[in-house]
Amino acid sequence: MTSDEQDGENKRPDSSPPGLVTRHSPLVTIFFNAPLYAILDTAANPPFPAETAVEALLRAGVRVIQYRHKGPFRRAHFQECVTLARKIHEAGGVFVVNDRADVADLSGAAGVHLGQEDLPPEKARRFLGEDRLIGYSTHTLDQARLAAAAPVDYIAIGPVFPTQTKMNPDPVVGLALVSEVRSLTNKPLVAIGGITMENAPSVLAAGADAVAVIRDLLAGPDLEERARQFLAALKTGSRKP
Ligand code: TZP
Ligand code: MG
Repeated sequence: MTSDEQDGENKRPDSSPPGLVTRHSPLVTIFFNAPLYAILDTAANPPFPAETAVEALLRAGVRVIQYRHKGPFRRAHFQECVTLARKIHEAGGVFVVNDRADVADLSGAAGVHLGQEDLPPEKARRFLGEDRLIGYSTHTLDQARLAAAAPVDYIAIGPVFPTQTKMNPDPVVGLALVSEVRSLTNKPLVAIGGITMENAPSVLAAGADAVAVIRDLLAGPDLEERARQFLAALKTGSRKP
């Protein structure tokens, strides 16, 4: 835990919903204990409602869950975020909304995940204030350097491997870039893109704090069991010191 995080325990304002993990919380510790960042992508067509998926993920021990919806953001999506935020935070988890700082704020999410074409992190920080988490996607060393200096709480890097899930993905960065980015920042590093139960341990060994996964979590018939197996596989792998 950094001194900033330790200080932060005292900085949490009284207005924070009980149990909400804020940016001053030890995200590194959360990832150390549960290094799987689950993304619920509405386009990945999970054969169950998002709420059911969240319950399964939480039972399995997943702590950080993102809602990703690339289509028009209707009221029903917003309501879904409100429900998921409550459920995840009551269980001590971290709920992150992809792309939309406004939805993250109004739904009571712990934070937002921004891409290179979303709101600039500085503007999102101004909008969300100091207590929400901001995650930021990067795809090159230069972007990661800028992210390291930006007001963001974790850096995502990818796609590490080829992915079927993202439309027009950036070029594959490989494990080498994960290691390079690790060496330039102490911020939590989340690797994404084509990560499977088989290759996930190598991603932590390259220096990531966590792996973000969409499709391979849906590979089996039982999401809870799949998430448990993922976490178990990640525990057995070695990590970069
Ligand atoms: N950003 C980079 S790759 C990717 C995103 C959102 C998709 C990851 O999905 P999958 O199915 O885990 O490869
Ligand atoms: Mg985005």
